[in-house]
Amino acid sequence: MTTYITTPIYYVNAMPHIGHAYTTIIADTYARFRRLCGDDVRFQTGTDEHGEKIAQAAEKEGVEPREYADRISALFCQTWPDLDIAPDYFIRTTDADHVKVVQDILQKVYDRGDIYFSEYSGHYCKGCERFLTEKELKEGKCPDHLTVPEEISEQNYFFRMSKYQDWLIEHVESNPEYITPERYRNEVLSFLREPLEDLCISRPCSRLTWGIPLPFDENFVTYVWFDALINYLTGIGYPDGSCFDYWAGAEHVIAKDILKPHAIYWPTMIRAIGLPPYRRLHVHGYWNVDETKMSKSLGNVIRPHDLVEEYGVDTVRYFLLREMSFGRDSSFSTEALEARRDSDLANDVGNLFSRALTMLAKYADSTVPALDKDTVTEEDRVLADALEKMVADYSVAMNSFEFHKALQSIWEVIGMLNRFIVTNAPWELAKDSDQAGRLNTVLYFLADSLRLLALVLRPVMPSAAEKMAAALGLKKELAAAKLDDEGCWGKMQAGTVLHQGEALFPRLGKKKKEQPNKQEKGQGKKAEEQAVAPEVDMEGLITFEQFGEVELRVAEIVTAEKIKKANKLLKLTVKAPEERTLVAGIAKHYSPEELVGKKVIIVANLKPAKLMGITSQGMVLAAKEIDADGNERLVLSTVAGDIAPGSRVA
Ligand code: ME8
Repeated sequence: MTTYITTPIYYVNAMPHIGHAYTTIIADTYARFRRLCGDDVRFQTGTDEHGEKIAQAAEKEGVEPREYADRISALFCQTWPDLDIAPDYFIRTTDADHVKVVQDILQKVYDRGDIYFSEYSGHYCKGCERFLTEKELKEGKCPDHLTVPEEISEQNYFFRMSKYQDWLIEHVESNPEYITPERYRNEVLSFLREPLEDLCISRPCSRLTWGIPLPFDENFVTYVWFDALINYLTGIGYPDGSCFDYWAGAEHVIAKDILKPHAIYWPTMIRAIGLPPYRRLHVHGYWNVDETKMSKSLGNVIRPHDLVEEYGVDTVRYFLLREMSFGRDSSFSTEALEARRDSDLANDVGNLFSRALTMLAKYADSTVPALDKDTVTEEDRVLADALEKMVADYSVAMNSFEFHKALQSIWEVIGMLNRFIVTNAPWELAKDSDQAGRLNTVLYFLADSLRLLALVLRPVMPSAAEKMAAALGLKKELAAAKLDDEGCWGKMQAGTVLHQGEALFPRLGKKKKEQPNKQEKGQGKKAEEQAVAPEVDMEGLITFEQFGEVELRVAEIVTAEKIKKANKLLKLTVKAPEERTLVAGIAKHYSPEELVGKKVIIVANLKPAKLMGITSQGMVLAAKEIDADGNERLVLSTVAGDIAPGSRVA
């Protein structure tokens, strides 16, 4: 099958934010998913550069619109690779081929009699770049931009949209999947119950020159939507380019703000051009920030680049796809993002991979063992069925843009796998040579499950999935795998050599946010989950992520003094880099005088504790030696070179 997936082309009067990132991640994920299903896929995004808003933004900066558009368009183009977004084509409405296609189409529709010249008065919203009907206004204002539209009365060209109203109603009604989710389809059908007005498609050059000139009247340029929507055709070489066959598989992703242009203007334009309708329109809701509308004036705009730098690309993609129910609004907060990173990624899937690979290394020499058929249990069969059901549910959900549901079904299985490790306890099996066959079966089940997880997570988190594939020794195989062939149980080859690899979800970050301590974290979880994903591995091993939770820092001792009635303790004041008080049990090994000026290593994120009435805000690290007579000697851990107090030790 062929799939052509597009995002809106973004206006160049704003820099990329998480709203743009979300739509484009959705389109990228869907493109990767359809490729995983074996489709021939083309994915397009780009920028919308003509119109009054852009001309004004350029003027404000004192540059020509073209120069301004070049700069912001490049910013969009450069943002996508940071997010592992890989479009096949990036279109700009100022591209010469686009200008030609728009003019050819205008001429064609004009020649057919579907464009006419007339006088019009109406309420023009510059933010929407369209006329709003009386009914759309709320207390005289545009409901999206909260501004009073301009009353414009002028002569313009009009597209005979009303002519296609009956056809459109019939098409939307008889194709329930044409516009989804259903709430937006209903919104469109309700709008279509009123008579459709014709669409104003021009601006006189006396008002606006930053646009595409009408081929049949040089005194006018096209109005923004007629220009913008046609990008979906130009990008695949309309009318007869070698890529134009992709049109048969066209699917557009947008947010609810531009439903009307995509669900009403665009289908009628396509009909007038004489092309078959696009396949599907997917409409999502809006991201707010901490329950508030995102806006430049409120200063709460979230930039994708900052998020990636702080949390890594996989966490950002996962969070956006998992957190929003497609079609509904959602609120962004760093707390929610960090909670998902810690629980879903580091704890659930990160831990599963590192524990399973550690056990495969320890008990099978990092080589996938052959499954011992005689030792397969009913529980194993239930797990295999659950894995295959997960692939099926995932496919249905991904195909209908219910990304959060697809991820839920994967995480249910991750939970099962963590329980599978606990109940089968490979470290116990390894102690009994009679259980060698069963141990191999358990390890094989784990290896094959990890393979399936790496496969289904590929569209969502391409970088993490690639690390998973490399750890499983299947980098090439998984890159070429198709869901139909590989999305079933038992495809892992015995003898495959595994590599422990790097941590899947390392903690990144410019500034370290306060982490909840282990107990607090556990409190929010169900008891069942705690048993499934213990913080510390059964064999006493911890993951890199867990190690990262301990904040070690260099501290310079500023003062040191004895504490009355406590002959083992000293009270220290240290700089790390802020000043804090520590109580250390080193009085028998160091005199206060010799400590001042020393640079030691402390645990900086330990909960404060009271000792002899003094609150200690951390712990000094020291090595302890006990000789044959039981005498204890402590040596403080220091740093070998000169380094600033407060430096992180890792
Ligand atoms: O409308 N939450 O461009 P635009 C989710 N050029 N998505 C959001 C969002 C938010 N808070 N804010 C923006 C235009 N978006 C026209 C489109 S297409 C032929 C022409 C996303 O820069 C979402 O995809 O205003 C929305 O539809 C789009 O950005 C609007 O981008």
